[in-house]
Amino acid sequence: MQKAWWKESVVYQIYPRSFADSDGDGVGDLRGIIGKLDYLKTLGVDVVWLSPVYKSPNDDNGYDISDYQDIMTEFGTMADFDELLAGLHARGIRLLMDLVVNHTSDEHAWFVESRASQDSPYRDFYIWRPGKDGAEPNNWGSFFGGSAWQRDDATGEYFLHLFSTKQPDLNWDNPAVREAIYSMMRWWLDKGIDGFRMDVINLISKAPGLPDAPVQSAARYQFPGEFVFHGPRLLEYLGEMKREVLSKYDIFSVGEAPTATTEHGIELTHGEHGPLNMVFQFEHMDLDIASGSQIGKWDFKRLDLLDLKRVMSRWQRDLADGGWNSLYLANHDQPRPVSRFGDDTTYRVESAKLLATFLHTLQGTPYIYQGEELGMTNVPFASIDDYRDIESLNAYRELVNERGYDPAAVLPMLHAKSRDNARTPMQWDASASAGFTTGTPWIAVNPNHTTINAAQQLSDPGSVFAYYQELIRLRKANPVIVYGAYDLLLPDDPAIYAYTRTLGETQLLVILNFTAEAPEFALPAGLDASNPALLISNYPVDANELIAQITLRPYEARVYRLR
Ligand code: ISL
Repeated sequence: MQKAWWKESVVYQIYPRSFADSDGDGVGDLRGIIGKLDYLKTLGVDVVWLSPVYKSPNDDNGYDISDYQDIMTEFGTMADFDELLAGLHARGIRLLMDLVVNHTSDEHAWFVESRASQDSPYRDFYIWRPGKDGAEPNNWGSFFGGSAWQRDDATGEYFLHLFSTKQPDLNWDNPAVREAIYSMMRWWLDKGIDGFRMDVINLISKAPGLPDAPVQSAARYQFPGEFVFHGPRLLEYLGEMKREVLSKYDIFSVGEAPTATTEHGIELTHGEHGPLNMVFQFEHMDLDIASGSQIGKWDFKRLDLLDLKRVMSRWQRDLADGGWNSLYLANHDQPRPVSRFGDDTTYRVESAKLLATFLHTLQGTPYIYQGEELGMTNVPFASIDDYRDIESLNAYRELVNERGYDPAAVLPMLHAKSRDNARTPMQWDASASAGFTTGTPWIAVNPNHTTINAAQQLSDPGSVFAYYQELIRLRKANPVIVYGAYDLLLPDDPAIYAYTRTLGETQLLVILNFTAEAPEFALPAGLDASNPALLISNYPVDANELIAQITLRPYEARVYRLR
């Protein structure tokens, strides 16, 4: 297998608004991050992915960009950015920037020009259509609720916005749009950044003719998935981007790709002909949606481990030959994994470590989302007034006001699935605002910061933080963790997820109990466990214990080297 530094790296995602506030305005900022660089070095990560820091009116917390070559006022200045980049590089940490180019803000100069008149030179930078019979051009729904079209008074035409009304979609079929984006990318790369995380990059080519979506629910607007994801010219555009920009630098790229199958994953990441280095797939993130849900992700159920094994094993297998996986359980859009897939009460520490072991021992590049390394949990907000996220606020309004749901039924949905679970301030210490700010935080801190915080964990060798440090260290010391082949064991066991990783003569055995019960692990035939060496575990383990048969403890995780 082809070696690469980005395959051997561990990435840490920073959501700047919620990471560290240096000036007391309650919003995290670049100087706040600069103050925490030694923390990142202590953790041991190789790359930082910075969620958007560009100029933005913050309708979607920076994913609505009004100037790609300027810094958001609340976050600081370009001089602060340059200092951050230099401070990371001085510590041997690379910087991955968020590239949000499916859409801009409606306050971007291109859109301001575009909406002014039908013959503006920027008109075709966006997707404009006349209405149909006095209504929207088609039945597409936005991912954030309502129609994906907004009528604009200046010309009476509609523009497409797959996300909020303040996030108009760019028209990638226009070569001038693509050239403007490539030139902006070169500008950042020439500054010395080390790559891009590309926001919903598989949405950039829409189906010609923009046909109506099939009617799948009673809702007024329908999910346009098949006409917007993986469109006919996606590979052409990304191939061009690779040729024009990416291939000219020693960098890496990860594309966010909701709805991607492993076939898409291979064509996008294959080492020889794929335009990107890896993608974020979502299949494992969709496993806790109740089947037949009419309200998407809000209708949740507990994850079935057999589904997780099936999905992850397929990605491991299908991308092993020339593709590459990114590995994640958390990001700024997802609830906290320890609450979602583990147990955030009785076994919080154990289950956070179990999930970490899983994340770091598959084939691929692991991504840690800020606070995950502390085992931060979902937030128990008691009222809709505590939420800030546009997706959650829109969903609440739609479900309660338009579809007649009882608010008492909707709040538990938000508690389980709201993106704000990931966006409460980073828990640095036990003080009033968790050490995040001296002012009033833009979103409330999780009350459990008094016990779950970095200050406590940095001095505790048994902490979740210390365990992440050890996993990162193990990856550096054992190439089998990066490059070894993955083989699933016990495919039908509903409680234990076990697999081997094999590279040449070296073989690891990973044993993970995903439950609060005490299932029996029996070593499958064909494995030689005569001389096992324990690499890491989340409970004390007797070094002389035979591993032919083990009664596992709740959420127990062990990694052995068999040979
Ligand atoms: O968050 C989601 C589900 O709750 C996803 O559907 C999410 O909207 C999708 O993954 C796209 O996410 C990205 O683009 C959005 C932005 O709001 C997200 O924060 C970003 O990660 C629009 O730019």
